[in-house]
Amino acid sequence: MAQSTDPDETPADHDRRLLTLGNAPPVVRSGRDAISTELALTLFRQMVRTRALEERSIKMSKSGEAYFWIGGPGEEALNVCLGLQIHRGQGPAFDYLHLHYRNAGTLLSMGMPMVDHIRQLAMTATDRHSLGRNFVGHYAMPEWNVVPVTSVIEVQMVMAPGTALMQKRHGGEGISVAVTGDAGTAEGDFESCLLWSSRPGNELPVLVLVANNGYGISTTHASQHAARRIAARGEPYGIRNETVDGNDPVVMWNALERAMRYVRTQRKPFILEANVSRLHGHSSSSGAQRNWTEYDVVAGFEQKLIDCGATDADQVRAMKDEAKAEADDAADAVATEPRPSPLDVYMGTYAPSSVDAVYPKDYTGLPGRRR
Ligand SMILES: Cc1ncc(C[n+]2csc(CCOP(=O)(O)OP(=O)(O)O)c2C)c(N)n1
Repeated sequence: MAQSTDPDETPADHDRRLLTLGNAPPVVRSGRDAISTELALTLFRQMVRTRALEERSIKMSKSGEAYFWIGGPGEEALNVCLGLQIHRGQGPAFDYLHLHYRNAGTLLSMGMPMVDHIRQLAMTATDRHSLGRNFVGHYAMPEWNVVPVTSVIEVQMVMAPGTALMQKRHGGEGISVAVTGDAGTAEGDFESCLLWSSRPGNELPVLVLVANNGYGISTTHASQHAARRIAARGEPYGIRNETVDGNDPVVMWNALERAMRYVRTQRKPFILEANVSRLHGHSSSSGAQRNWTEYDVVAGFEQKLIDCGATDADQVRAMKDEAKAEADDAADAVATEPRPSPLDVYMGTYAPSSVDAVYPKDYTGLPGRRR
């Protein structure tokens, strides 16, 4: 294997470099798509870590260590392929992430430690995203351009054109990624995103990523949407689009790479719709029981990698044990951490602002509030 001396080299850069050297790496294929075996194993490891974190999270919600669970078992390929292709950093030169609430795998594969997810789930005062005051998966990370996730679905879709407009003016290859479920696309905010991203002569670098798991809580997709493909709703706006099998990591990786390259270089929007599974229902509110009738992307990829000789059962077992231990350690670590105080309830309501004459520091600067 040709080792890189560049610490910032992504798995995709690595593959491209090998190909440029005329040193084609062994590949894992799916139809017309392929990725190197090395990349396939990286994806699989991150998918296994994500699944372990989600399973530990569900367990916490059932045992009373947490109050509510929502997350992405079944969407691991989409999340990991996205996270590993994000240009991570702060400011307009880097990608902006406008996520919804099933994207743990995206941030894990970008390098977020599991404990940062668990703290929000357990609602500890140490939670870096919301100080223990928001639902799990509602991340906020200014240093990686992760715009705060809200429970009000689809508002992320109207924020994405805003960051993309700023990125287009700034120049460079930064893009704004807006992730939504299928039911959310029934909201007007989805259409507003398409309209603002595609104004003639003012197109914006927005990647709309639709995770179509076939349900909006208990409403089936088929009973609500006459359009055969959600992504095709970009066509009247002239927005390029593709619908892919999000349960196939090889396909998902390549589809995202194509879509991201287009948005980065053309500075125009793209809609990528990925059909995925929902393996534990909507959330803990509906019991979060495992649905064994839907395809399991982690188990399926495991079998594919074993069948093609990329790995074996012992290696897979070791990977799973390691991921489970990582999730267990994160859960243990937060067990004794402090909970938020009622006095902190207004903390961080407003960002400090030098132009705010009344509360220049923070709303919590009000008399009687603890900072
Ligand atoms: C504006 C708004 N309307 C309704 C809800 C209630 N709600 C929460 S999740 C959800 C379903 C969303 O389904 P989808 O967009 O397909 O995403 P999924 O949960 O399937 O990933 C709904 C209707 C909400 N949070 N916000």
